[in-house]
Amino acid sequence: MALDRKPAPNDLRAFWMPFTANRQFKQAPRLFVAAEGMHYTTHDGRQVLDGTAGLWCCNAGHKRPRIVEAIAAQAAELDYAPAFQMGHPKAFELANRLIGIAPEGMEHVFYTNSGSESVETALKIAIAWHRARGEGSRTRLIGRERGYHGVNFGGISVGGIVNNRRHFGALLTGVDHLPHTHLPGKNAFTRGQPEHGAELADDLERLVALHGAETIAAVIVEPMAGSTGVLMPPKGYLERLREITTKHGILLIFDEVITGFGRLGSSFAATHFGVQPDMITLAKGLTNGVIPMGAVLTTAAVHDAFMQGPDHMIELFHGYTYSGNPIACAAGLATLETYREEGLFERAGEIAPYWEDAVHSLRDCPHVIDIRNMGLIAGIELEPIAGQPTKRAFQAFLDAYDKGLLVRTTGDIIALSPPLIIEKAHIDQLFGTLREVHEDRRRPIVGLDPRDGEDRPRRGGRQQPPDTHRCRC
Ligand code: PXG
Repeated sequence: MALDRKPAPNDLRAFWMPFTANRQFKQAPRLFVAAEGMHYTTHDGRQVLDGTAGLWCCNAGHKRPRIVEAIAAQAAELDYAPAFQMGHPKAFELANRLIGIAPEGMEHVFYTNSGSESVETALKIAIAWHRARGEGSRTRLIGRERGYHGVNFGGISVGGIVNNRRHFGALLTGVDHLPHTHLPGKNAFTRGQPEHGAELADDLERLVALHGAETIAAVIVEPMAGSTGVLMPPKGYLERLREITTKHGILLIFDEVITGFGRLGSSFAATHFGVQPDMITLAKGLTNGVIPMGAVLTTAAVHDAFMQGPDHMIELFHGYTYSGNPIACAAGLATLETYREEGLFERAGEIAPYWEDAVHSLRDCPHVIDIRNMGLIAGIELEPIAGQPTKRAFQAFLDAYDKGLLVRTTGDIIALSPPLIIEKAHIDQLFGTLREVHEDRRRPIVGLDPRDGEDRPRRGGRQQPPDTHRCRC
């Protein structure tokens, strides 16, 4: 693909990039070389508005001085402390701070280094918990179609993203799935929680009848499913799941890797929806994305069941070299302080109505078949190009990038999750740019690709002038 961009500064061959179209990328690389506040700087010197908080993680925006300083100071003081049978003060301090803002009932923190590790940890704790209480037959794990719980074997087994599973063999045995909650026929263009679909939680009763409650350890769901394209829980759905799991002695795990730390306009989704799980998985916003770190929060009931037997015995045979790494803890503490000092969770809730109106203003754009939103998150679902799924959204991603905006796409859905420091002017810019992207794609173009009737070769970068701000639809 011939593009009038500067060549990449490095040889790009060695790095096998994750979840990336490597060959496409290396023909037309997109590199960030700096970031501050709401913006990235590209290698060719452009400012790009961050519509995704990096990968849903930089909730306080970029290059926050308190976090930068905390990391530098910690590295100079205590760079690493052994994670097993030794401790350091900041790991305890951060755990206490986390519990201080955590949803009701959460009393203990187990550290990991990512969302994927948090999920594996929570699933293992669930199985071991039942065993510790004399219910060792409870080993089955229930996830949900379209769920994303990271990329390790437990996570992809309970997960329901087809491409993340089907290339990797038999996965874990003893796993089953609830149906997903995407009902576009009934819920399209809903603002906030959809009306229809609470009854989908009742499918858990079917799985209990099929397998026997005495075989089921845990149900894991994202309270708001992010990676699959931003699916809100139908009204009453999470409450039903809680009721049924409690009734059958099954643990309920909320995967809040995305929803944690203000994304929905409250500190956590469990708080937002008023539903109390037994465990919560976290990562991303815990350190503002700056240093890898994850955590599992548990209730006292989950934790205390392990605290038996002789004092000198290890209670849970699980942990990572970098669990509670001092520099990650320092970053976590500085991040939580930044959120608190600036009231960012509340801020997200306050600006959410403006965000909601802005995203729904795209409803009249061509090919937009659904829009979903809550807090500072949104999904814009596009009609796929016949025979070429994902291509329309990927083109929109490339076009937006050329116009100075970073968005995420999954399938044919554009996902937006900006830093919580976003201002109204940024929101205007973000949706103005997306409108241009959709408008550009609608115009008849010379040299059409006959397969889809509307795509065209990409143009080079920033010199593309936006010529109108309104769709003609
Ligand atoms: N659970 C949930 C709910 C997630 O969203 C993970 C676990 C795994 O976290 P790690 O830290 O292992 O990546 C995630 C991660 C996207 C996107 O754009 C989403 C994630 C990661 C990268 C991209 O959809 N979610």
